[in-house]
Amino acid sequence: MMCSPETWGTPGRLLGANVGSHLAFRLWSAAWTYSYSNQGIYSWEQARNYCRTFFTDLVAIQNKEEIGYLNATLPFHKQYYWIGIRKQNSVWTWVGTNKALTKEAENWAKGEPNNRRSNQDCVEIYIKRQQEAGKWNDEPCHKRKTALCYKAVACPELAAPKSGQVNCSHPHGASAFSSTCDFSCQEGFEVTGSERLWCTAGGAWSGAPPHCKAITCPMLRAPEHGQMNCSHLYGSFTFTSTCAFSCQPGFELKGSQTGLLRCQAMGNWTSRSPVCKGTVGLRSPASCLWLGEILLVTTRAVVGLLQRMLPPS
Ligand SMILES: [Ca+2]
Repeated sequence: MMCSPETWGTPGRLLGANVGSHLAFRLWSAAWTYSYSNQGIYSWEQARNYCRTFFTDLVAIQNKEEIGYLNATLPFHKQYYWIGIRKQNSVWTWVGTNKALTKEAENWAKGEPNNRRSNQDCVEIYIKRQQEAGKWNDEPCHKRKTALCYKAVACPELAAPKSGQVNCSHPHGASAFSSTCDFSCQEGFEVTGSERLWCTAGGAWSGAPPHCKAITCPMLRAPEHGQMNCSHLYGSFTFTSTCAFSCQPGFELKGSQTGLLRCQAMGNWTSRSPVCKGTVGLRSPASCLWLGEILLVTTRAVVGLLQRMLPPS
């Protein structure tokens, strides 16, 4: 992990009257930027106010690696550091998320929380203590300690895809760590890629933003003895594509009233593909003449045959 303590802005102007003039240092880890009040010690409420004013909140999310990192990196202060856990209605609660502390996440020092004198409702972390380093202890909230803050690492803001929307939720501030964004597309389009992205530790989204792709309809072909003319707005045979069908002379379109098919939002065409059928029958004058001729030839042949078969009279 990288550690680069540096001064945070111009503290005198930034921190204002109620918290005085202090230097804050920030420490980098993979997930969070940690900060602490280097020259000030506060009650738990004041410490939280300090963190929320200049950073995100009192340190709230911890695992063994983070605790080890903090214990290795932060300097020893004999009053130790306030963290973001407080007893609420007799339940130890992470104040940032308002969630109860789970058994697995507990990190109490031996014999703690002991609630000595029945007024120990706030939690400190023992940084660089000789025993129980990195462990927690319940303490009276009015005691003055160093504020241990974190700042959520922000991800770049995401734009809505073309022909679609993006809907984000930000539990720790705009596009900050653990923000999630859900993507959806307009009617006739589908999401290609991840429908949900979240802001990971270190300020990168969990994947590339998706695109909205027009829904595809089955490919069409020109009918036998006919033509097809298509226009495509979003790509070959996709939502809103239209295809006009026509037939060669002597054939007519069957199976579609207008001969015009449109690709719909659900990926189907407005009707089945039409076919071109030959116009055989007695309706056209040409075919009438043709049939008449056949009839005449046949009659002549039959008459000729009969004449030859009958004995001459
Ligand atoms: Ca205690």
